[in-house]
Amino acid sequence: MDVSEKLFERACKVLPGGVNSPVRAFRAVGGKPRFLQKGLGSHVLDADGKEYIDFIGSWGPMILGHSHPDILAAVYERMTDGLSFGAPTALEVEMAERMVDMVPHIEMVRMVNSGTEAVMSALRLARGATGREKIIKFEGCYHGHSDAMLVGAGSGALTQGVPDSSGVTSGAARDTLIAQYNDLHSVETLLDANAGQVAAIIVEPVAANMGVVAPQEGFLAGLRALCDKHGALLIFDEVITGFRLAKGGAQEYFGVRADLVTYGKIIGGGMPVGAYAGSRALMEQVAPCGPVYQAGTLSGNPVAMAAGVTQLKILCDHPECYTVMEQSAAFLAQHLRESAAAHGIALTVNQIGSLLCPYFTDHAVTCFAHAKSADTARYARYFNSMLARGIYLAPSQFEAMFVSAAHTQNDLAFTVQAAEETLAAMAADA
Ligand code: HOZ
Repeated sequence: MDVSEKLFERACKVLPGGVNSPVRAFRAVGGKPRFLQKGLGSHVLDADGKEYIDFIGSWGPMILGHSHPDILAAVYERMTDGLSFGAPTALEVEMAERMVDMVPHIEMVRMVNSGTEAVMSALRLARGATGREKIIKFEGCYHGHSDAMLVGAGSGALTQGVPDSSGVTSGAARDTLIAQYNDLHSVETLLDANAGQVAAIIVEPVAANMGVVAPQEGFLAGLRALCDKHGALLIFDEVITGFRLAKGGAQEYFGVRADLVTYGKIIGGGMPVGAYAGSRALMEQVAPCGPVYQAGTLSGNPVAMAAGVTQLKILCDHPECYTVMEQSAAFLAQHLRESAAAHGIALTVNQIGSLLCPYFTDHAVTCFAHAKSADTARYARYFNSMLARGIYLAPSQFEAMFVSAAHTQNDLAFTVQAAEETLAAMAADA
């Protein structure tokens, strides 16, 4: 038994499934999870000293790679002055100013501690501001684990086969209406059937918790128009796309305005942070300015803010990294397609910006039904072979592959070679 296996055995006695977040348990791909010890740039080292090229990047936030020296220095410097006060500090002002500066259409920000919390709070704000109760979300989109969002959920919930979680009351689920991603007609039908009752439509601008599915031309703009027509708010869940697709996130990338935007881990540079943001008029409805209550002792935590501000500053100072990441992801996608074709393997690779996802299927993947119909057993085979070759991918078909600014040409070449060997082996199996 290696160290990871021993740790997992111990973990299973004291943590449900041996993990603190389901997808990490590797149940969808088989085998035992690797326990990670260290990260540097694009690489991680497990507890047995085996090195991997990391394409999870803590599910997005390590966009500059692990252990970025400037981020570590900012954290060390800040932590020696105290870890938490539950009182305002200068860094949270700097953080909000920077976010407002980088992202179009947002004027005010409220910091929270996770994407789940950000979404839960933004939905409350949308309901408070509109005086309406219903929310439209999309099947297969994931917005964290608050009760109202664990209906038709993607990500780990989909991976574990519980998109409608047990423990959610019918009351909490009743006001969540489910539409189909990339299908405006399904949204319009719900809005018409619930006229005057829908507070908000919440969407991942790029659906990145059913693998990676980009919005089709006109989809996001269509949602904007439907919201305007029906008096509902449009919420972009940018936990994954924020500061990743572009400095101004999906609003900048697609040129579509959202009323509220939610953020998660990426704005903490690896520390536990989330936020929601919008216009002054909307955000001033949040306590203490307005009647929508939301609070938190660790919100705006100075150490987390130090990491986040530094990461955002680097992204701002180096806008060229967005082009580089996009080129790296496109390079990987193209080589995967070519290798698969050469070996007669049906593979569709979706890629947008620095996000990508291989689906073992012969059809295009533009919606949840397509994503769900991909061959997950083949993905598991692919995952394990890549892992054995030193490539650390998402242990689920329904998560994204994250390219960072730290991935080098050597990393990409090594990954392409591992994929070529893997696909050749899979072809030989068949
Ligand atoms: N389902 C999460 C990403 N979409 C993974 C969370 C984690 O295991 O850290």
